[in-house]
Amino acid sequence: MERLSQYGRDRYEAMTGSSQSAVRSQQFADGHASPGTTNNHPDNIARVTSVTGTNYTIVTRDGPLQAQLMGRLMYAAEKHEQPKVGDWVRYIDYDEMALISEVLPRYTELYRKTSGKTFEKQVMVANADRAVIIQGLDDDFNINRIERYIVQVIGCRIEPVVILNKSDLAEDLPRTIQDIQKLQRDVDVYTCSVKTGDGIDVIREKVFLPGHTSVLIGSSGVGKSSLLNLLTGDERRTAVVSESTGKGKHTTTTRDLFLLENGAIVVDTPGMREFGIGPGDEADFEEQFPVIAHYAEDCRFTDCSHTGEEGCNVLAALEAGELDEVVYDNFLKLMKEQERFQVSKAEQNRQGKQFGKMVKEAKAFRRKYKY
Ligand SMILES: Nc1nc2c(ncn2[C@@H]2O[C@H](COP(=O)(O)OP(=O)(O)OP(=O)(O)O)[C@@H](O)[C@H]2O)c(=O)[nH]1
Ligand SMILES: [Mg+2]
Ligand SMILES: [Zn+2]
Repeated sequence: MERLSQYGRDRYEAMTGSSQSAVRSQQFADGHASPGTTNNHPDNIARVTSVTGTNYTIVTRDGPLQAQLMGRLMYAAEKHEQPKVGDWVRYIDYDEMALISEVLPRYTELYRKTSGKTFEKQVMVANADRAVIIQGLDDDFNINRIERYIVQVIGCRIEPVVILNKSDLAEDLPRTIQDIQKLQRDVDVYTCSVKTGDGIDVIREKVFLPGHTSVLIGSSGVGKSSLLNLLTGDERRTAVVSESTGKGKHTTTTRDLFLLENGAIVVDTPGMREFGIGPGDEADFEEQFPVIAHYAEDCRFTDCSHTGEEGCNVLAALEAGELDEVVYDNFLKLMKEQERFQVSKAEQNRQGKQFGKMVKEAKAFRRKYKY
């Protein structure tokens, strides 16, 4: 039990309201287990720490185990319903291995829209409390990208925190900070250099809280793994830039969950440039665009798009110089992206229905011929 608590079990229960006794009684009620069955004991709950193809590593109360999915999870579930790093799962002992029988309800999902015409929710990490958006203060720095990440993370109901790494390479740090302040977002921003160790102590204390799960996100090469290495004191994941190609040799390719000494849980992820803006179906407009929402309250029309309508208070604020142009421009860009997304989601719903019909027919057919 001790070990699982370290992996955030207490927090999970607090967030989902599923105490152990609740899990147990529900399980009996569902008829999944009867008292005395050790095989599907209610205590057989674990956290997924890594996923490689169809192989899972889970941490159980007796330590880590290799696991695979039970058939019904493998074949019946949608991809995003299958276990992801950070998921709490129920498992069954099977030789030296484990079979995952159920994914427990998630309290957050960090997801993105997959590329392509149709929308597919791609869950990257489950049950994260925080998303630590990392950007380099070198050429990588891009204020618009930071805001895209922030909006998407808020849309997932996860708290964003920004870390600007490589302060040793920063050309004009005060100016960068000023630019970020222009976004007028209530998000903590920290600067550091993994290379010199500058700012790391504050980050260690303020960003990675015991029992909380943080996921590191940001483009490739910003120093996500380097930061994690420094925090864990483990050198194995350090990227070494090859002199001939200039590319990192240890570019992260999987998402993995690590435990820090203070009991904070951190998920490292492969770098991604694209983090398509999602539908914002979890968070409302006000949460995603607080500054715009503030001015929009006084627009004449309630469905004002703030792009040219009569009596638009957002545009009035822009003209009066109250609303920063950066904030407004980013808002327009992000809205456009969400719109594109909505269209593809509608398209997918249509296809989903067709697919559902097909499944129904197939099932009826199977019933009829009993196979
Ligand atoms: N100058 C400088 N270089 C850094 C700093 N932090 C990391 N680096 C270097 O940046 C390169 C990339 O670091 P990684 O930690 O592999 O970056 P990553 O974000 O994990 O990259 P992916 O795994 O590809 O997503 C390495 O060569 C690091 O040594 C820093 O604060 N200053
Ligand atoms: Mg990495
Ligand atoms: Zn308006």
